[in-house]
Amino acid sequence: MTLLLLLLLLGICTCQFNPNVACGRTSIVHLFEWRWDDIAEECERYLGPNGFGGVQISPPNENLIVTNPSRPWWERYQPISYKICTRSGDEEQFRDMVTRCNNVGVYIYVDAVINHMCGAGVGKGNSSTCGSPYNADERSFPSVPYSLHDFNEKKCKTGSGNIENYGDADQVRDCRLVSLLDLALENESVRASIIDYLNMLIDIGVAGFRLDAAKHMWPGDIQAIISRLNNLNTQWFPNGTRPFVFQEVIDLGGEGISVKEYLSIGRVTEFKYGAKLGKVIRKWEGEKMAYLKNWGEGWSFIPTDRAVVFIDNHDNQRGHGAGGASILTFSDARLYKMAVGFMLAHPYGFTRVMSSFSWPRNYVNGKDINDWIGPPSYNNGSIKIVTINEDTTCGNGWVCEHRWRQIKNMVIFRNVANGQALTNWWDNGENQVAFGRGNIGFIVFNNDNWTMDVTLNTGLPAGTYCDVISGEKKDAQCTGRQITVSSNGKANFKISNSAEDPFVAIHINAKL
Ligand code: ZXY
Ligand code: CA
Repeated sequence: MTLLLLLLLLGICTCQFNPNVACGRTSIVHLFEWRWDDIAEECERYLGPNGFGGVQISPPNENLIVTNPSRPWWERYQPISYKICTRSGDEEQFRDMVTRCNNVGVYIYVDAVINHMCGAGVGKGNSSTCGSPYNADERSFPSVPYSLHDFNEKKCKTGSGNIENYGDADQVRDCRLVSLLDLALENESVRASIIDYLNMLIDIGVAGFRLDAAKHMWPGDIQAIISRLNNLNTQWFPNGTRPFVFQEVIDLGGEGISVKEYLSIGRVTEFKYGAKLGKVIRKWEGEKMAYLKNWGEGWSFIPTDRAVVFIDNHDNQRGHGAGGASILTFSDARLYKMAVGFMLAHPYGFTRVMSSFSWPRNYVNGKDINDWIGPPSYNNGSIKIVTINEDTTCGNGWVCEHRWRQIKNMVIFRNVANGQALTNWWDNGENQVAFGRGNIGFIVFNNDNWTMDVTLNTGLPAGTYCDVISGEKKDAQCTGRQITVSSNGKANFKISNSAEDPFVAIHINAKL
């Protein structure tokens, strides 16, 4: 009977809502624009040992080479074919990455760009990352193959053929997103080409997909496609495991399309999460951390078991896109670490950590005119290797937020606290807050302009704990601050508002 119940529970968990991360791992990291060779190394030398569950990779399929501007990051969102052949590497390198990452329990999540191909106005040629020919004028992509009847030409009712009004659900789905040639996803031959592409990736060993521009695809078409995907490769995953699917639906309200339409298909990105938390941590519009007491569904977010959450992504970290100026990024490092720390400590949602390359921000009339700049690269266009410095940070223009001690240690905190409810919430009515995760972990923030000095009920067993923000436990010692929990579970927290990082986190695996 109990065995039956267990099997049933396992059965429920092997659906498309399950992130498929290995046991005890709870977050993924987006290694934006990284080369497959570098990701393979990172899985083995850092992500596996530090408890990361997976990597969201940049689109692996062949894309248009954009020369004006010169090789922007967004060229990878203009597909030319489904050959695995990009600036990140070729198919052999891709297979090697998937194998090596899977073998250390770090799974690969592919950014799937299936709503469209390249822009309508790019003409014809073979200026693509694998040299495949295209003729945008004739809507011809022979390497897939796609031709005229595979695109939404007649269905779109706008004068320009582009999306003109985001309040009109029909045009958001059937017209071109910024002139990108829009695929007719109800067409069986289009579905078959996409399914072949995704199944090839599944058979290689990937664990799931981020569906780019899901808002621009009909939920019924997405459902039809993912229902025909293979189960995951049994070399690494249990028999019958469904691919994890999370859909990029940017819904901050006020448009003709709601995230709710996608919740039954798979998980969905909750863009309100980073937009709102950015405002709270920046203390904009009268927001305070005390209001985070009912963070999650209490803030009218989607259900926790449907949400993928993040502080920033590759698009909105550039000051545009969903959330605009409130989004925190590595550029506001002190506040950013607090926001990521809060996210990873809080039980809501499945968490994704951003890992960026840097670029010279240049604001003109409030807009960063360098928002297009692509990854660190050489003059011939090839992407620079991610070098690792003596102090474990990255070089060559790679920011590697996921390697920042505070963020890496909070990824571990989340793993340790997995399955524990939020407990012992405390706040001062302003911007000093604290909460626990069962009797496993406790975190305290001081985002006020004065020193915090309070004694709080942590719920933790008595003992001496290493703060994993100012340091960590190493060789049975703390490299940073120590926190003493007394036999009644209480501990004193003194956090200066001018501390390098005005927050403290402890958990049972960091107990001396
Ligand atoms: N791009 C520049 C120039 C071309 C690319 C731009 O100014 N675009 C217009 C505003 C951003 O709109 C885009 C959205 O999603 C995309 C876009 C895109 C998805 C793609 C390829 C794209 O341009 O070019 O696969 C978008 C859609 C929404 C929404 C907000 C933004 O509410 O429904 C960009 C590229 C942005 O800025 C981009 C690219 C890939 C993404 C993404 C944004 O996954 O989220
Ligand atoms: Ca579409």
